[in-house]
Amino acid sequence: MRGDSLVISSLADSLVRGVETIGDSVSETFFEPVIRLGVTGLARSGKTVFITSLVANLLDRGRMTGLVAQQEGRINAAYLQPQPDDTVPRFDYESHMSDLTGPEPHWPDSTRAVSELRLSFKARPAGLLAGLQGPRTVHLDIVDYPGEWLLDLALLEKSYEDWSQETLSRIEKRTEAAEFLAQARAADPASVHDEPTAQALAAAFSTYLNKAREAGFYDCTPGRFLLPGDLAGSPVLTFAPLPISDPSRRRTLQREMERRYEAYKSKVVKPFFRDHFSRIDRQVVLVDALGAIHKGPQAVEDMRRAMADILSAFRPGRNAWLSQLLLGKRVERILFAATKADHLHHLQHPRLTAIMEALTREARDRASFAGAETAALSMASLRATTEEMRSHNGSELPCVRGTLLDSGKQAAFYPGELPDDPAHLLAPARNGADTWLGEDYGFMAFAPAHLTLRPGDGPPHIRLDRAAQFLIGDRL
Ligand SMILES: Nc1nc2c(ncn2[C@@H]2O[C@H](COP(=O)(O)OP(=O)(O)OP(=O)(O)O)[C@@H](O)[C@H]2O)c(=O)[nH]1
Ligand SMILES: [Mg+2]
Repeated sequence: MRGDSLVISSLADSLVRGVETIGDSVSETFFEPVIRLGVTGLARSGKTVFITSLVANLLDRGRMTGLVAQQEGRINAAYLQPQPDDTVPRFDYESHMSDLTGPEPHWPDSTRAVSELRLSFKARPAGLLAGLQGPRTVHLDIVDYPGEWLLDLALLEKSYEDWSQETLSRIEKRTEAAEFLAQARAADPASVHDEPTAQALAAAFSTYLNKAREAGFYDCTPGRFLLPGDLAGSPVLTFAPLPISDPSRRRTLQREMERRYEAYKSKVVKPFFRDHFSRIDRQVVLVDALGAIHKGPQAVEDMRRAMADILSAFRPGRNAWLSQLLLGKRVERILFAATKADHLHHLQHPRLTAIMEALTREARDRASFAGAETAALSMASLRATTEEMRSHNGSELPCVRGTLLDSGKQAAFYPGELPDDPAHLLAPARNGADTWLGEDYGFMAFAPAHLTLRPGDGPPHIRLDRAAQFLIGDRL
């Protein structure tokens, strides 16, 4: 008898366990909401610092009063968890955090690929349900990907010939492109394909793209040439635009370049949209508007165009392949955030926000049209400065003070006064001005400040809580 009951209990045990396992995956899929937050922006726009500080401030929420669920005391816990996608690199939160807040704080290295992190909350629902339900789990999957990859969407609709022509004519006058253009003109597209020639052309083209990006041009596609990751050296990245006059014949350089361009589209661009982009619910687009303003009118105009192109991905109606892929699913909210606002005294923040709004207006109008809610704000993910007023020639200048990145010295800095009306910047930019009239906009690179964080506090920021409220607040 005893033996029997033992058998029964262990059977029951395994039954229970079986049910639990099923229960887990069922509740995971059906009852625990998942928010997929995409974080993107052009190179150096502040993606890595944003995610690191966002996660740190969601784990320790002392500085997140603008997040309503936090204000109302409904978040019981937040913790990092293994992410659901086994083949995507994990966002290296811990090392970025120790870069930023360690004993010798420094900015993290550039990142070159898509990465992901899952943060889970135990939160009590708001309103009427609060009394009836206990805390529930909400997962936040944060996906970091380069904005340049969105620009590649435009390639899907272009043949190799069209793309070659367009690219060559656009870069014709750029000094950064001189060397590549000389090589491309000297190449004979109709000659028999040989690998060293193809490689030399591709290398010259990617050198051009890197120089162009350094110089502040934003139209640097194909995006993976700048961020090759583990595709470096593979045939999908060994092509370049060529001056084409005749239709391609078999086994020619032109035919092989064309084939690789098509492979880039089908094996690199499409999988990114299919596996990552199509699953995003909420999106933040980070913009280094101050950096562009400092570089001058051309950089601002270039950035405006790149933003419009980037955002056309969020208006899928324009691209037949993408609309098919998404089948009506769309990003619900898009936030346009001007980063690094700690370079400006807060008196100037409304002006930066106004510039941000104007810079993305066209694109935002279209996105709203597609049903997404949009907002613009200026913020700093990690505040590296303090504010002070300094008198100068009888007037008081609103300055910021911080540690200069190159010298390590403390300095107060006045960046210049942004115009009240964003058109004063955007109109000359659109009209092809070479320099700003009147005002110069300085830009200082500050090092992250030494921090001593109180328990319960994340790193200091500006409006990161407001950004979080817009992006995920309604789901907590
Ligand atoms: N003062 C200040 N500087 C910032 C802030 N966020 C980013 N930066 C600066 O901008 C640089 C780029 O930030 P990242 O977060 O690495 O930018 P990214 O978009 O991840 O860059 P890539 O990985 O190269 O595409 C940093 O090295 C800092 O110099 C901020 O909140 N305040
Ligand atoms: Mg990065």
